[in-house]
Amino acid sequence: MGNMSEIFELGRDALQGIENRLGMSRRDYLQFCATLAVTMGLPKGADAAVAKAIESAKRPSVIWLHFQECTGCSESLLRAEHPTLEKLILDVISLDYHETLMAAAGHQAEAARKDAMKANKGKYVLVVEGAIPVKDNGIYCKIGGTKAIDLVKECAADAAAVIAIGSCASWGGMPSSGGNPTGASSVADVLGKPVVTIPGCPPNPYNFLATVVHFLTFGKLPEVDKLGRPKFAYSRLIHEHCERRAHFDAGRFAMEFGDAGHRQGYCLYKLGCKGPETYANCSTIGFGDAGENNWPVGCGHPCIGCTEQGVGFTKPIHQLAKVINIYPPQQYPRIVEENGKGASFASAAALAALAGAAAGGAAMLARNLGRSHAAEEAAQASAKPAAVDQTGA
Ligand code: FSX
Ligand code: SF4
Ligand code: F3S
Repeated sequence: MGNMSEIFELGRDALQGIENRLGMSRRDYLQFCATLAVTMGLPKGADAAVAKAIESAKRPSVIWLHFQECTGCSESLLRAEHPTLEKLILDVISLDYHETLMAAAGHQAEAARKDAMKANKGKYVLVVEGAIPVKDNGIYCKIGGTKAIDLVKECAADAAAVIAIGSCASWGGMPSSGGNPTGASSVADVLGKPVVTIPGCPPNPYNFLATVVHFLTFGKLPEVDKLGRPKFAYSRLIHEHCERRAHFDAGRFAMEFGDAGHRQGYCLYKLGCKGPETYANCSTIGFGDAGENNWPVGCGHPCIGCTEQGVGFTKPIHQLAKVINIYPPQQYPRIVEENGKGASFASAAALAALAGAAAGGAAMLARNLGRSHAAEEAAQASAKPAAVDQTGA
């Protein structure tokens, strides 16, 4: 943890207040603030600022719209089996309108949205989940009799910030695949201006929470890339932080689901893993607080590139990924790590982040890959999994 003395400037009363308010121990609270600060890539000591902001800031009013989507974004955020995060989110923000969570319905719900927008004019945060259909004058999605395309514009007009959560709202996502029959479009395209995007299907809840807490702590949204994605979460390829990366570099691949390589946790590149062309932090922060390895590749499934426009829901699932950066890292995360023990994903990723490009590394890697593929394929052909080349030589 960064700066304990600053955090304890919060005082015992404030910490006691937090304990009562959030129903979590002060130790868990401070740990949570440190996690958020690390997720945001903030410098040492920033956890103190985060802790103070959450403790003292007025919860920002959030209007949350749903359009073409599956509600997986909300579901991943609330994770009903982990009430702590749910409680935290609902305590950090004032969720004044959310169609699937609010008790109100029909005219009452509409009135709640309008009241919140009026009372917090220019100050509320608009979160949009789902794509917006624009084909045929936007007729394919209506809420309370209003077309999605009109509702999003109405709600964005007086918002202090607009956040597109999930790939659907960020770039069209799944509804825009397969010929895009409804003209499913992103929030930015419909509003005609950039917005913060948190892509992923679903996105990682910590990336959303960290974005909101950044807004609370510093009064502004975090730095974003040209696609509106917070840099703290989307500036690295999944492949750069993957715990199977050492296998990739050594040329050890699962060739089919359930084979010897797959069972030994080899790289999933040959099964179509899109980690080499997908920007996200799934491999470093995991999902669901259910322990380490809890992300698609960690569970044995290739990344489908769900955050990435042009990859997720677009490229065939077993098509080989374009390897954007093939330089091998100088240091590797451990290959085999029992759950809950040893280095965390985050620390392994921090090591991987130190990686630089070794001169000639790409050529050596290509050479090794070619060699090991040949050996591996020969082993597969003779149906002797034990003969798979594990040396990469
Ligand atoms: Fe679903 Fe959200 Fe995917 Fe889309 O997530 S998990 S279809 S990104 O808008 O609800
Ligand atoms: Fe990990 Fe996929 Fe890269 Fe292999 S190809 S190292 S499984 S991200
Ligand atoms: Fe999506 Fe790939 Fe992460 S499928 S959740 S971007 S590992």
